[in-house]
Amino acid sequence: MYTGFVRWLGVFVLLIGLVSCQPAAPKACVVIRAVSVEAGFKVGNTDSPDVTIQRGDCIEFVNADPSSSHTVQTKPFSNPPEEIPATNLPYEPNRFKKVFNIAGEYEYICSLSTNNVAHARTMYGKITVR
Ligand SMILES: [Cu+2]
Repeated sequence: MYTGFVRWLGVFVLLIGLVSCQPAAPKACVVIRAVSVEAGFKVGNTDSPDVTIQRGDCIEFVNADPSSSHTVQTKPFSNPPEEIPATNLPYEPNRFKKVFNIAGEYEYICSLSTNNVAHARTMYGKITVR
């Protein structure tokens, strides 16, 4: 009788433990790296600056270029469903996350100029949200 209760209690505690160990895990963000002025932005480990995601997904912009600061924002006059706010991406701290809740196309750029070179000539891409 007593051992039965203890065994039942053990199972109960185990179940509570399992349930409480299940966080409402947010999906990992898709990472877009600012590689360099020359190479531009790259999605994850791909060679492309363009990506398609689902509504509610997030993008994490990361400066992976120790030689320069970069920024990210929506391309001016590109009429996105929602703006990506102009954000500085110094090398450290170097990341900015944004959740995209509105479907549509978001063209993004780095708006910096260094040595009279507008980064946006090479640093641009497109996020499509479905
Ligand atoms: Cu840049």
